[in-house]
Amino acid sequence: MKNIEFPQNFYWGGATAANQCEGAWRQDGKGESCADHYTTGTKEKPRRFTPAFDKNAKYPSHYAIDHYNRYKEDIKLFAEMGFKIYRLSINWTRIFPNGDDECPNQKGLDHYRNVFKTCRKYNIEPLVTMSHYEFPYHLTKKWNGWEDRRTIDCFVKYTTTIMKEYKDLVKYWLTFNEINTPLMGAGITMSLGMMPEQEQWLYGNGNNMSAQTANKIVKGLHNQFLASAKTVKIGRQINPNFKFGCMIASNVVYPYTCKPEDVMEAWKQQQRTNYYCGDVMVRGKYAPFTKDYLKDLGATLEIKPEDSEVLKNGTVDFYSLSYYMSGCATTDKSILEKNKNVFSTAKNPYLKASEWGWQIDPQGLRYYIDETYNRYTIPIFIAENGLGTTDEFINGEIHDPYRIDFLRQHILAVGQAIKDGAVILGYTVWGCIDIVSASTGEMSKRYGLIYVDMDDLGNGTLKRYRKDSFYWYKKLIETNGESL
Ligand code: BGP
Repeated sequence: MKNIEFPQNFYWGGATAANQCEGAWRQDGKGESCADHYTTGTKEKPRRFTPAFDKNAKYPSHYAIDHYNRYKEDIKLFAEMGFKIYRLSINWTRIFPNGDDECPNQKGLDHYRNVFKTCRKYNIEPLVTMSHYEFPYHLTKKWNGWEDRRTIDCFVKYTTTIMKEYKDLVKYWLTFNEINTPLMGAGITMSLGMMPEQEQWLYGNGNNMSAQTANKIVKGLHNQFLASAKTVKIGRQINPNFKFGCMIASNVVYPYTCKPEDVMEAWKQQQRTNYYCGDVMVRGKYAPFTKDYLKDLGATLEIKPEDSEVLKNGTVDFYSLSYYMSGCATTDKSILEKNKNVFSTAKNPYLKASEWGWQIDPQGLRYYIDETYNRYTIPIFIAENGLGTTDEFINGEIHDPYRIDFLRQHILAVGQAIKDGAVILGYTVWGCIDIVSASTGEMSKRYGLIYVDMDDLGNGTLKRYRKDSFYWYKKLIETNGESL
């Protein structure tokens, strides 16, 4: 397409996360994860975290789309689309049900071996996220998750086990999904495994957290950085061909106006929410702005002398990212209140939003890739991008031109970034098959190219159907982007 060329070996594919698609939460010895304690919510009504299960509530991770038992059928459909890569996560609690068990669960190990073998059968490269929004609940209760340094050893034991086990089947690894979301006030339980302070503590405000919360977050993140770096170092000994990536949720923040205060605010937010994590994982050390950032947060961070060595010796090979939307920063509180957007940003008057209020901005993806690639000059991987929206299912058919349009525009932006000089390894459509939404727990927020017959309450045949976007993406892969 129009002067845009994708590299010959570009990895086209799709992405999922275990807790959002596998279901089978009690099967084959799986333990409880934090994700298993989140109820279904809606756009208006946040998901609830209940330490004890509420008989009257639905917990979508318990059943999801039953990918655990249907992975063969699903991967076959991915192969039909021509996927070169499938990004999936291993559920820690299938391997070590409590997180701190002596021995791994053989049935869990066997399961993922079969999944990877199925991928290989179709020449699909697995891209494995080691921790994607699920954390052993036992360790949440015992140590408040990543707040405790002892969690590092448990994680490293888990990652060492899976890297040894699958050393000939998996080459690409991501240590933590969207590691930076807690800095935006999200994922404190899902990502950091910490006990929520309130039942509905899923999304907060990154600009407005208490010093106490901020302290826990920076401590938890530091422990995750160490765990990631240790994993990378051990992984390189297990198989020198392994490639490791960080995974950062792109927080693209524009100034709401050209007032210098707004420009500065946007710059600050973008630096802090993205590069605080990115710099440690790519460069092996904290960014120069860290001191100032911690001061603003009211947080202190204890870095032991040996930590710096660990971080330096475990930097990643590539930078993977998720991208869905952009937002605007302003120092004018009244604008923020009137024009409230997702997280702590204001709405951009030039952009339209999805049904769930996420503002659609393909240029933001190009902007973020260019900015990040020129900062780090290591390969980029687009690990998540897609449109979550309702679909109409009529007589077994799903016509989704809006999704095709979204994907076309964003993939075009990726192509433009390649033209701008960025090295990009691949692109995986988020939720290539309809799965449960992470933020709301709904099924009706659908990202898939494959429709799954299931509603928000878990009712349905679970049958899979190809959407129009399925055929569109198949053609795109066949032509290596030419048909764009
Ligand atoms: C990212 C997560 C995914 C995913 C996606 C879409 O933050 O890594 O797990 O779910 O966002 O979000 P949602 O499902 O809330 O629409």
